[in-house]
Amino acid sequence: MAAKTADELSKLALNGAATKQPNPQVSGTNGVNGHLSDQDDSDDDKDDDPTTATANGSGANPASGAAKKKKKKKPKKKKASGPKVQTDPPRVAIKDLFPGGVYPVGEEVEYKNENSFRTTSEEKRHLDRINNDFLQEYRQGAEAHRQVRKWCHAHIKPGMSLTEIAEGIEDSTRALTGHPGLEEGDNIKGGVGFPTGLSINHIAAHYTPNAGNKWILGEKDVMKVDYGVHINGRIVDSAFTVAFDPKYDNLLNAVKDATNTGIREAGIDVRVCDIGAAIQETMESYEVELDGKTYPVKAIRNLNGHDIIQHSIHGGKSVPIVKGGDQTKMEEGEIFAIETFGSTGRGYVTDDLEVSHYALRADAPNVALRVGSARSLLNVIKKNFGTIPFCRRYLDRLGQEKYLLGLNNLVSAGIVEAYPPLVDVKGSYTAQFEHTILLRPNVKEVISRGDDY
Ligand SMILES: [Co+2]
Repeated sequence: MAAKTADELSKLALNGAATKQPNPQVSGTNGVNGHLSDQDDSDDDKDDDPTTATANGSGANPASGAAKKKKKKKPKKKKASGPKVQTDPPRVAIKDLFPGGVYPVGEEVEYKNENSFRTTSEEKRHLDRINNDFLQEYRQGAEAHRQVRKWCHAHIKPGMSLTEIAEGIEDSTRALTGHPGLEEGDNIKGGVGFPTGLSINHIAAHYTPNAGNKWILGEKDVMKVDYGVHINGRIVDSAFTVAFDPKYDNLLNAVKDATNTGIREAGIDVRVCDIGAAIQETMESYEVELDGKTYPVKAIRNLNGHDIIQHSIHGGKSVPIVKGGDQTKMEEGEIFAIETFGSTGRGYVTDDLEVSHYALRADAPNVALRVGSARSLLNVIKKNFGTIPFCRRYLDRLGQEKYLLGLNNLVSAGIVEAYPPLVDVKGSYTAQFEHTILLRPNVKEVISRGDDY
């Protein structure tokens, strides 16, 4: 899920369409650093180090890595039940594939330069070790994201409806996290991290079908697939782009390369403006030829990566994808969604089309609501999603009806934020790649990395 630049947000606030970004102080107290105090740190044994399973390879194999080691300690139980391999479509919970509760590690990248001391620092390794519960929750969600992706790569084809694709992704996510999300509170414990973005061609972000949508994916379309998975509010935000016509290859390669540049440059004490400059330079070194005309690939200048805090997809920091950004630094323990967007159009997005994405604001004001349906809907949102983003289909699925007036009322009262689709000019093509990274004390972990992207 993308973040818009601050100036765009404040401009919108003047129009009453949206308000400022959520204040990280409000919900930030239970972020990563909240985990640094009270966890069990007795586990010093290297053999029990959960960093033995990897995301790229042994990930889909439940019998591999540390999971296997843990298993050895227990007496062998002969259980006929309990499937051990993933199905198609994926319906086996990740926790049943890794019964030891140890999940595949993402891509670990050592810090460089002034931060290279972190790799071997005992203090930093200790800080990392006591954060193990947080890490396992993140890795469980990331493994679910990868396995749902596998379904996407095998099944998303022209001729499918966007509704079919979105429901395929969401049903899989719910099954793999073990949270069907129909009982009150279940969506907050785990499941879908934000609405499945299926944004086609000039639509860059935040499009998902509402009820009755009949849009069919076409052979010449370029579709951004942006979905989230969460376990205990630890949101994995990762996206890729699908195109069936090879003429778009350079556009996709530009964006993939730009995102990897951002991931490479990100680190503790790195200024976000420097990351933005590096991303833009990579992105704009590409061009793409479409039907005889050559287009420069532009970084979409008012879309950003962002930090993530527990239960909130946008923590308050932005990671620009062009030069000239602010000098805010990334800090130890923070989590970032590094996402870049390339376009053959203007390289600038505006709001358009029907809204589908919403989220309860972490800093929602406590105001009296005169519309009764707004009051009851707010209660449903608080109990089922908290501050985790949702879309209209998720309300439909909970049996909510005729809620639009109430929902619009919550948006205009500044309690719920609407995230309208973001579009470049008609006729242009946009692409996106995104990963979530953890700035662990001793190593950077690209938690959502897979062998696909
Ligand atoms: Co995002």
